[in-house]
Amino acid sequence: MTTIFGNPGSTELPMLGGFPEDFRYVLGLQESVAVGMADGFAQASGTVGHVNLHTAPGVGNGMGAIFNAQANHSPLLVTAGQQARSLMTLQANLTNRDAARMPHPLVKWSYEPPRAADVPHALGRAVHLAGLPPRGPVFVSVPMDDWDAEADATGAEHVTGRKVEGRSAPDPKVVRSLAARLAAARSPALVVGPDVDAAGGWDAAVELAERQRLPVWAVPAPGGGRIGFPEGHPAFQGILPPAVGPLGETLAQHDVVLVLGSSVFPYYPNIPGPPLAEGTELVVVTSDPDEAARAPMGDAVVADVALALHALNAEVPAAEREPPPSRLAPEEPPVTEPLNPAAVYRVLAEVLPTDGIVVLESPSSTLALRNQMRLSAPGSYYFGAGGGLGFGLPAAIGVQLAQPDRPVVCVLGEGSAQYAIQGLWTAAAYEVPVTFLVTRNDEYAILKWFAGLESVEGAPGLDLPALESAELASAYGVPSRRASTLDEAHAALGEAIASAGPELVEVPVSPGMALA
Ligand SMILES: Cc1ncc(C[n+]2csc(CCOP(=O)(O)OP(=O)(O)O)c2C)c(N)n1
Repeated sequence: MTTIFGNPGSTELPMLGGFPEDFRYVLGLQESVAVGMADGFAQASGTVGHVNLHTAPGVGNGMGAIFNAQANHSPLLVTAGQQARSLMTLQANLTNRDAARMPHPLVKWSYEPPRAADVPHALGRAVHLAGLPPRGPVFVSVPMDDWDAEADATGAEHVTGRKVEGRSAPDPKVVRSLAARLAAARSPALVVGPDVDAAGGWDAAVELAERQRLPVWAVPAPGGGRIGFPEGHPAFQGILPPAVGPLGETLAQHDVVLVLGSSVFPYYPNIPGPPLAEGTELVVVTSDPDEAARAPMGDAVVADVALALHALNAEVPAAEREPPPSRLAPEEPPVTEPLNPAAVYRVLAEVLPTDGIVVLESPSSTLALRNQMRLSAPGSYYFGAGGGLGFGLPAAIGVQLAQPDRPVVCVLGEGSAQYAIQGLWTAAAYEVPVTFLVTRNDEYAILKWFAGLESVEGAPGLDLPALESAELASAYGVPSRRASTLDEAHAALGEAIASAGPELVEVPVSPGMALA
């Protein structure tokens, strides 16, 4: 952990003094940016990310992003400064009067050490907890005068030298019975969630699907923070709908459904119905005991998803059943003016190299992007599973810092871009070569769609006239351009992806939902 994201204040300066030369500090101009960058970095590097915030108001600004990190199972050490111990009781300015309680429901562990000498141990404990399954954010508040105190040298040496391994394999008995259940099934299916990619189980999931001839579904898009299976693979069937009834219906054709690395399920709109059809059985493998326990149906196995897949692959026979039907190639979207988002994503699919990474936060066209691009490489997709806007822009910067050799394109609705817009400054200042593609429809399109679903009429505040993202980018030091036709989009995106610095391309798109 040699990269620290943050936004400093007087309570953090003692920590940053004498900053080691082999560390890098990445400044975010607002805490939601700093946390979002650390989230993307942690997910794309597979290591624990570190973000340092400014006492109570800094933590407050970062809370929405910490919520997102929790939903993303992103291993994050969040530290914050605090008033000096001698001034905390009289509540001098900037005292966080209940620091450990503040981010409480959003983190796995929240702590303010009782003595300065305990800080190294608390930080060590926090880092290990963040990285253990279920991975997620942890919080440590450090009073500012602690940095001048003597650490317990022997103790500090021991706590910094520890390794804590958290991947656990499933019980072999359970694996054998699951393998037998799959092999005996008439029409089994696989549902892949974000933890397949995070656990490094991508190839093993492909092997299981091919060996057992399983059709593969992705978990509903709102909870699909990462893609767990190549979406251009012939076995891939599509993305499950996010509502209870329709999801249950989609899986009704299967007698055994094996869910990997997800909650059951990341539902969103309230469309009731049976969650599972009669005759369908479900088993989920997840490293998160809470996901296992709170599933409303089916059996659960708590284990590392990749290890479980390897164990299953060693047990299941090659199936004789018919291979699953192949999904049709994405339809060519009509060329409209302004462009349909699906047409823009088709262009992006053409220009993005196969190792390219997409970080997505363009709510009304999520499904269109997934369908047109059919991303098919591990670690190629990041999406804010928590649903809090402001994840995409900074996360893309963190992803790019963790994966400097892969091109990163951050696709943003012009509304979504505003929640952490200051991140553009960081991309420019640190020369992080993310391509920002802003799909501009001058509205909160998905909210208008939801208004229809919820039978809401006359809601105010759903239009976004005159929001000039390209000009905002220039103000933050990111070169920008507008592209209105397919050819212009092709050229602008190709050049932006190839360039050595960040660029923003704004494309006006048609209003409304883009479902395919
Ligand atoms: C922090 C936060 N505030 C508000 C929302 C509610 N919300 C969900 S989608 C959306 C509109 C996004 O607009 P835009 O990025 O332009 O995308 P479009 O819907 O037009 O595709 C809003 C405001 C949210 N998800 N997160």
